[in-house]
Amino acid sequence: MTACAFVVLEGGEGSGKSTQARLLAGRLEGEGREVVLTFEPGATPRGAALRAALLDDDRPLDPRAELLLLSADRAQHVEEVIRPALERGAIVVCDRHAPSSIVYQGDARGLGVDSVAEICRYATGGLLPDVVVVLDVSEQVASERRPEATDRIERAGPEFHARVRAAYRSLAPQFGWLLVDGEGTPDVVAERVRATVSPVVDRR
Ligand code: Z5A
Repeated sequence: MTACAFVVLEGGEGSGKSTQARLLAGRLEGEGREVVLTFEPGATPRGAALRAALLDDDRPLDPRAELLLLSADRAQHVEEVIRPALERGAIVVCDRHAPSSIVYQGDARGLGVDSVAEICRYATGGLLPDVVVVLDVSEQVASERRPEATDRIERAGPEFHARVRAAYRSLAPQFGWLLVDGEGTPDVVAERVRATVSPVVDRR
């Protein structure tokens, strides 16, 4: 019997994390594992309403209010989807989780990394990912992959995206996130991601 595992894919917009989350989930399913592919924000019915309030509403939103809405989504997601899946032995592959708040709200929005990490711990009830993979791509590659900005956060300018990338890179050692080169074809990147999560998903 292989153990359950909580795998999080992270990165700036255009890093390819959603593509890699899908490829990883499909590959693990092909290997005979039960996989729950999920995402933040917005994967539960309540979370979908929170996502709309966060991303599709152009009225000003205070950064602390933004963090608390994301945290409410995360708390519901953990209790409704992630924890039950782990308890029945599944692998959870999650497209964004607490590291996104630490980077976007803690660093890029300036709320403070330690304060945001503490609020994340509260929101998740202390549940931590077994592995966080951060897809790292140059700003040039990310901007070529990014579709036209459609939501409130995506419309932030190039300085914001550069700050997000720098924050993932500089905070990775402190939080134990694993940086993976996200450049190359989706299949090439998928091989790197599969190898990076192997110690966690292949343990017995
Ligand atoms: N946010 C936050 O601030 N705080 C939080 O706590 C959380 C989120 C959880 C929405 O997130 C926003 O919420 C996000 C952060 C904030 N805003 N920003 N910026 P989201 O995850 O829903 O949306 P997103 O960040 O904009 O991700 P995305 O659109 O899903 O992009 P992606 O995951 O990086 O990339 P992708 O969808 O896999 O690929 C994008 C395109 O590139 C697509 O056409 C692919 O076919 C192509 N692609 C992917 N990989 C490759 C490779 N290897 N080669 C060539 N082309 C590729």
